[in-house]
Amino acid sequence: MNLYERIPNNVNLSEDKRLQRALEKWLPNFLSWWHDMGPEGFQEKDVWLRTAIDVGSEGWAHFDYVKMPDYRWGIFLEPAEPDAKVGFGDNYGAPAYQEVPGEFRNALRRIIVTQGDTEPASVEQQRRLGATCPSLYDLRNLFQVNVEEGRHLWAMVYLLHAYFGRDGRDEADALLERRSGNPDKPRILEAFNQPCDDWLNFYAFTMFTDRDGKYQLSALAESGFEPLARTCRFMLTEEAHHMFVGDTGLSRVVKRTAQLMKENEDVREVGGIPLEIIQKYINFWFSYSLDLFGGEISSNSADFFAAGLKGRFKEQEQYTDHVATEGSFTMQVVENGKLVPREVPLRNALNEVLRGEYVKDCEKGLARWNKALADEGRSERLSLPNIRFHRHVGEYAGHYFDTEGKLISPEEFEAKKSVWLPTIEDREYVRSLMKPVTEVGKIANWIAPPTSGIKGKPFEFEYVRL
Ligand code: BYC
Repeated sequence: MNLYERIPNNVNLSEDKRLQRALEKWLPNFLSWWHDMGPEGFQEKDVWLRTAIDVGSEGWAHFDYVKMPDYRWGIFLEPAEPDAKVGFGDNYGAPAYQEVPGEFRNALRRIIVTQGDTEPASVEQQRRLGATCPSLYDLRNLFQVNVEEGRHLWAMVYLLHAYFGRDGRDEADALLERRSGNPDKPRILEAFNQPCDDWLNFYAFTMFTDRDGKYQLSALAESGFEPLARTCRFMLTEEAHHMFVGDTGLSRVVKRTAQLMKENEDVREVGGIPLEIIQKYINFWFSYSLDLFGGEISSNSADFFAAGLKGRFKEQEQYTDHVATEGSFTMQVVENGKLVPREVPLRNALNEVLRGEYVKDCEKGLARWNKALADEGRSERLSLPNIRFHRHVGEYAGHYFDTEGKLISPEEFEAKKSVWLPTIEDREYVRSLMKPVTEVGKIANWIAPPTSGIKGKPFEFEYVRL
């Protein structure tokens, strides 16, 4: 561990002067991007943050007050495995790639750039949320997520600089040039161009969109390109907290709504967020996050797998056939205005296989929120919409489905849209509740406090010194 270098790292950066210089040149551009596009208004405040200082599962992080621009963004890879092998695909069993194989160079760069692009995008999406935080605890969690997304950008930029020469450096620069939601230079994937401008959006985003991150990173943690696999394994350690923030955040909103419903069935009257609005936010972010897995039938996914670049979720643990040339996968597709089953060679269906794992994981979140409702004595339940609902990528894009997955006409969809997806009025109502609460130990009326604080600290702790 070289923690005290300008760029903390465990990749012996000081021994590769060219790479070190290139990254040190990128550093001020990153800081300038952080200054312009990072959390607005709190840059000079002390925030009680964890900083990665090691890659071991024990004691990998240090907690202390830090001003965000002084955060030690570093490059950390999990230790190399001796004799690592390509774990799947056409080169199954061959020595893992320590350098980029020429024939896979474009595919690999594209995967790394796409992954890298999401990280600064999410910081941009969330940059104004600090001004309306429901508590200091939540404010700190927002900033923790933001600085770590910044570190995840560093992780991908390191790979681009270290392994892709000049085009890698150009791609690293471009990662700081695209902007979430900017029509002229948008972020690559659509979910990262959607506004995330209130805290209900933030929790739904960290629940559903960060969870896509978990599955994509897990698939890349299996990669035969070892530097990528080792990088992603460590990123997953940090990612867990981001999903925790979303999952528990939504759970706390649901709980508070249920409590307020005891006072008044119309929770708007008592400043709560109605369950219907929560359901619409779930529908919105779940469907956009499903798009992030790519098309149901994808030759890209087959190529990535064949090349040994991107595996399945828990490829080594869950599967015995790592070549996957034999099997097939049956999915529903639209043909002549009807949903019909189609059998697809397994390798071409791997986006859908990964998406299926993701959906199972999301369902667990729903079960937790529904338990929160049951615990408060309510009979209402929240649910995930069908995977075909409101899709913009893949087989179901361009068709219309209800939340149960039934094929409907564009007119039927239009007529029900305001029941299924947040309307401008819903968003305005949610925004009207977003008044900052920054007194130690206090919390906004529309959300319940967490059951415990961070790293043994109580909820009543000065997580951000204002
Ligand atoms: N939006 O074969 P297809 C995270 C494009 S999140 C716009 O169907 P493929 C995080 C695609 O590029 C995880 N375009 O899909 C979370 C292709 O374009 P071309 C991010 C899309 O390539 C929260 C065409 O459609 N990591 O970490 O198999 C906060 C057909 O593509 C979209 C990764 O994504 C979309 N949603 O799979 C912070 C991992 N989807 O070639 C961070 C790396 C597809 O026709 N990326 N397209 O021009 C990948 O593995 C793949 O690129 C994808 C797409 C899974 C995204």
